[in-house]
Amino acid sequence: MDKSKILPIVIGLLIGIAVTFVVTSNKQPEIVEVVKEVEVQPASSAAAFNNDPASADPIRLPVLNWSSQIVMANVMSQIFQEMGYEAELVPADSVARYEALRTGELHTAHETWQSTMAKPFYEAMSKGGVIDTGNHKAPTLEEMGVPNWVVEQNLCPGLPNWEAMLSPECAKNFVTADSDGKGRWLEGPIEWHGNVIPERVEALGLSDLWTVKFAGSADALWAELAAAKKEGRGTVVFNWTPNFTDYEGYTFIEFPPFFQGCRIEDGGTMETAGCGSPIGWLKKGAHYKFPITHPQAYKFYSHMVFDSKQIGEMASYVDLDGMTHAEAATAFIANNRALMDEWKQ
Ligand code: TMO
Repeated sequence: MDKSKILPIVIGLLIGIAVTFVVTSNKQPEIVEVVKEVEVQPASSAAAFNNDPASADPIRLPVLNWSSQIVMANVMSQIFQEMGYEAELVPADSVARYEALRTGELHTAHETWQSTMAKPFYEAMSKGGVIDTGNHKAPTLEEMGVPNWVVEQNLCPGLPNWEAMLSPECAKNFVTADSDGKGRWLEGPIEWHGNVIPERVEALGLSDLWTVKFAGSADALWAELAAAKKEGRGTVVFNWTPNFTDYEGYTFIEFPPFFQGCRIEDGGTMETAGCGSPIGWLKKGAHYKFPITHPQAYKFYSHMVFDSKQIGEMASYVDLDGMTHAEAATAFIANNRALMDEWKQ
């Protein structure tokens, strides 16, 4: 080959190698940077979808003022801790908790009772931020009623039909020291249903014979049931099912049927506000990000469907057996271990 032709080729090759080297060595840091970015990127977006419970925020569970709700919160808290999450029990108000659920201050509303909570639940949902995680397997009723022995002793002939209460002969068996000579209905704490029950008494034309008093706590309702039984006097007390009282049985008064809008708070009038409570659902609500921020916990929560007997069991450990809520939750989990483990899957 002609030398004059070889030289440019050699020079060309050398330049080529040099250029390749410079370009490659220049690119090196670029590649490293890109790799770094790629590493950073999935790490930060994965935080939102992290499957590692330890890196998630504490799960905030509302605590209200009746036993099954509090024990259920403790059951969830203990199970979530078993799964490696942190869980906090947060004192909450029955109605206001749905706004807290919407904004993410709370992650669950695990006992949402149709009769008293459907309204704030759906209002919060319509603003955005609340999701429906399904129903427990438990029909519910929240209603005024009497212990079975009041019926057995015929203290108000005609019960459970509410019209029995139009009789002064009935009302006089339910007079107490604080009731101005009228029969007394002991309603739950006013924060549960506001004025629904006093409005009902008015709407049904019962207010000349009956008066409504609000209890300060659920415990005050159970204390009244025990005291009335001991004294052998009539008593009308707000109660609900599922509850620990399901074991003995309880007689709920039958009022004119509920329909959507019958209550004053739902746009009803004194013509309609005599309606009773619905036989309703028991629902689980969640903050909309809960499935994303705590996927394993949400899986448990979505599988967690209690029946009436289990909800009664949770309440009875506290209200009949005198356990603390945390002890009751531990006992409940032990008694239902296979189910708890199944719901984690
Ligand atoms: C909400 N409650 C079960 C007490 O009626």
